[in-house]
Amino acid sequence: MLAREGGSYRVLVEGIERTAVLRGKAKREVDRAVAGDRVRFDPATLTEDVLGIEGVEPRHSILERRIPGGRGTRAVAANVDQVVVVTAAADPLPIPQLIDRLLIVAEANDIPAMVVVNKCDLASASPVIVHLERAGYEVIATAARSGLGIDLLRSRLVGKESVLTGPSGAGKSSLLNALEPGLGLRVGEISAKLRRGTHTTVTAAMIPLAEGGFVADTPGFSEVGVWAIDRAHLDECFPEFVPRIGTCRFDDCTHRTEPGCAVRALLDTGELHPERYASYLTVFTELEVSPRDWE
Ligand SMILES: Nc1nc2c(ncn2[C@@H]2O[C@H](COP(=O)(O)OP(=O)(O)O)[C@@H](O)[C@H]2O)c(=O)[nH]1
Ligand SMILES: [Mg+2]
Ligand SMILES: [Zn+2]
Repeated sequence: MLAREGGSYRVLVEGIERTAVLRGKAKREVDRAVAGDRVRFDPATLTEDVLGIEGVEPRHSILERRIPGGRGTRAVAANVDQVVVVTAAADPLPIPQLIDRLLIVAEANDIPAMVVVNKCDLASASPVIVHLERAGYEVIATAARSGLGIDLLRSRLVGKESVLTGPSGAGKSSLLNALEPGLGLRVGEISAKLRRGTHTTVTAAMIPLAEGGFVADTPGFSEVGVWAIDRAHLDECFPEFVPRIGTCRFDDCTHRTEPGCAVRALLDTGELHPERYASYLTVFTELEVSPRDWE
C-alpha cells in the first residue's frame, strides 16, 4: 500500500498504481493499514476499477508517532527496512540532538539507520560525518542541487523500503526529485504543516523507485518523540555504547555518575563523541518523567 487518500488507498499491484477500498472485516483493521503495508485483495475485485482490500499482512517493522494530545500512538509506516536521516550541512544548520533522536527512534524500532548530509555545496559535511561515523553509522554527503552523492544514495535505496526523515528544509523533497527525475515533488514546502491542516493524522506516502524499492518522505516523523523507549534500554539505542554495556562496574549502571562506568570511559578515549553522550543524557532525563504523562 502506497498511501491513504481520504477514504481510499493507493496501492501498487504488479507494478501498476491502482485505487482500493477496505472490505468487510478489513474495515476493522482500518487504523492498521498504513503506507508500506502488504495487503490481500478480494480476488473477485482484481478486474474491477476499485480493488477490495480483505486484510493486512503481518509487518516485520513499524514506525509510530505519538498522537498529539497524548492519546496513544499511530503507525506512520510499516515494513520499513531502513531509516534515512537527512540533515543539511548548512541552511538549516545540523542539530546534533535532533539527528540523534531520529537515530534513537530507528534503533528502538530495530530498524537500521543511515545519515545523509545534503547541501554539501554550501558547507563542509565533515563535522557531522566525523560525529556519526564514529558512532557506527554510514554517512553519505550529497547536494541535490549539483547531483553530488545521488548515485551512491540511490544504490543504498534500491530494493529496500526506506523512510526519509529530518528537519524541514534539509532537502528531502529535492533529494527525491534528484533520485527519481520526473517525480516533481514540490520543494520548499513544509508538507507536514499543510497536511496536518486537512487530516488529524499525518501519514506517509510510499514512492516506488524505478530501479525497485520504495521511499517515503514522512511529514510528522521529524517530530517523533522517544516516549516509547524503556529507559533501561536507552543505552542499547547507541551503537557505540553496545560493546561496553555489561562491562560497567554496576549491572544496572545508567552511565551517568556511577563509578567504573565503561561507557563514560569511551569519552576519554575519544570513541564516544561528547555530543552523542549529551544526547543520551538529555533523552534519559526526558524518560525519567513519568511515562504516564504521555498516555
Ligand atoms: N544549496 C542547496 N540548496 C538545496 C539543496 N537541496 C535542496 N535545497 C534547497 O533547500 C530548500 C528546501 O528543500 P526541500 O527539498 O523542500 O526540503 P525538505 O523540507 O526537506 O523537503 C529548497 O529551497 C531547495 O531548493 C542542495 O543540495 N543545495
Ligand atoms: Mg519536503
Ligand atoms: Zn555505565
